[in-house]
Amino acid sequence: MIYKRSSALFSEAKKYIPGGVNSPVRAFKAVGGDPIFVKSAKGAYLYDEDDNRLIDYIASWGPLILGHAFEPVINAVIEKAKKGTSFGMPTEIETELAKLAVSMVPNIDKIRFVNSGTEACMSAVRLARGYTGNDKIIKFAGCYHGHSDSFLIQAGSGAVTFGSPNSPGVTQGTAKDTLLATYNDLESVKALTHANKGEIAAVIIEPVAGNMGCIIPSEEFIKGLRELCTRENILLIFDEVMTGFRLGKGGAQEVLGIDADIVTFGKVIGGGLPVGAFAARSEIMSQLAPDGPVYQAGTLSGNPLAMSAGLAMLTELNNNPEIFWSLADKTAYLHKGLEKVLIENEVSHQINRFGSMISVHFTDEPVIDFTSSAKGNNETFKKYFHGMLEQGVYLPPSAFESYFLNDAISYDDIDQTIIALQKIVDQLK
Ligand code: KE4
Repeated sequence: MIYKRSSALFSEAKKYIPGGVNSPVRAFKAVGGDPIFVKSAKGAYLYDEDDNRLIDYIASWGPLILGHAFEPVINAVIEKAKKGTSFGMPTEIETELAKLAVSMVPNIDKIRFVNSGTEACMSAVRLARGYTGNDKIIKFAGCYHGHSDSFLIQAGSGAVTFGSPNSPGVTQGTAKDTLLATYNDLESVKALTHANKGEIAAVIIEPVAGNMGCIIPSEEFIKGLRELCTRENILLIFDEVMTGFRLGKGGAQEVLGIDADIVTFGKVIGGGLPVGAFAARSEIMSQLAPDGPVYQAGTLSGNPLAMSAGLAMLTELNNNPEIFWSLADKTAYLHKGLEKVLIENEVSHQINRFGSMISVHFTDEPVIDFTSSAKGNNETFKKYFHGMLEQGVYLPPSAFESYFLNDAISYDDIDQTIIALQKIVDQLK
C-alpha cells in the first residue's frame, strides 16, 4: 500500500501541531513509521488520504460501536446543527440522554455530562474526595483514566509507598495522594488500605482493562475488591469509558455483576462526538455543584450537538441489545481464526478477549496485569501491526491497546483479516 499523501500531511502537521497529532497514541511511536491520515469512513471501513481502504478495528478508540457514519447518528447531528450547536443554557435533549443512560445502567440515579473521559474520571475522583473527606486514591499500574495529574503516576519505591509522577509537570504534591496497586492482585490493594487506613477516598479501576491490551479481572479479584471497598468505606469507581455501553446495556457492572459507587463514561455515550460523563446514586451526586459544594463545570458540557449523537447511538443500542451479543460472537470468531494461524505456525502468543474487546500479545505467559503485558515481544508486534496494515487491516498502533470491534464489520471482513495474518505469519516466527 502507498502512504505518500499521509506522510506528506504528517510532515506538514508537525510544523504546527506537537508531534503532528492531537493525541500521542495516533503518532505510531510504538510501532514506527508515519501515521495514516484518514479522509473519510463508512461502516467498517476507513478511507485514507492515499485512497486505501482499511478494515477498522479501532472505531476511534471505541465510540463507533455501530460503525462509521451510522445514518441515525449523522441525521440527528445534521438536524440538531441546523438549530444551533451550543447555547450554554439547559436544553431538553440533555435530560433525554440522561434519562436513557440512567435507565440502562445499574446503580446510578443521576449523571453529569462533560466533554471527555479524562474530565469524567478527574471529576469522579474530586467528587469521591468531596463526599468522603479523604485525599488518597488507589489506581492500578497499567490502567489509564485520562491525562489528569492524579492519574499520571507510576509505581513508587516499595509496595505501599506513594506513587511518583510519570510525566513532567505532575507535582510530588499530587503524586503523594495516588497509590498504585497491581491489577488482579487483591493483596496489593489490601496492603495499601492497611498502610493508609481511613485516608483513602476511592479505588478507581477499569473493570475490564483496555489500556494494557485487554485484561480481564479474575472473579475473585473484582468481587474481593468490591468487598474490601465496602468494608473500608472506600468508594469504588468503575472507569467505564471503554466498557460502558460496549459490553452490554449496563456495561461492566451488568456483565460482571458488581455494583460500583461511581461510574464514568466516554466514547460510545457520545456517539463519536465529545462526551464524557460520571454518574452515581443520588446521595453521592447531591454533593456536586450547584446542589452541593464539589465544584465541576464546562462551557460545552451537554451541548446539544454531542447530545444528539449520543442519544441516537444509545437509543439504537437500547432498542437492539442483540447488537452486543452479535459483536461478541464476531469477536470470538476473530479470536478463533487468529489463534488457529498462530498455533499452526508455533508463534508464542496470548489472546485476551471480553465481549467486543480483544488483544493479541506475543508472549507465552498469561497476560493478567501490566508487568505480564509488558513482556510481550514488541518487535514481533511491530511486524504484525505493519504486516496487517499493508494488507488493509487497521489495528491499534500499540501492544498496550485493545481492539474495539464495530458491528458493521462482517464475517467476510474477519475472514480477510485472518487471511492477512496467514500471509505474514512467517515474519512473526
Ligand atoms: P479521553 O479523555 O481520551 O476521552 O478518555 C480518557 C480515558 C479514560 N478511561 C479509559 C479507560 C480510557 O481508555 C480513556 C482513553 N482511551 C484512550 C485509548 N487507550 C484514548 C485514545 C487516545 O488517548 O488518543
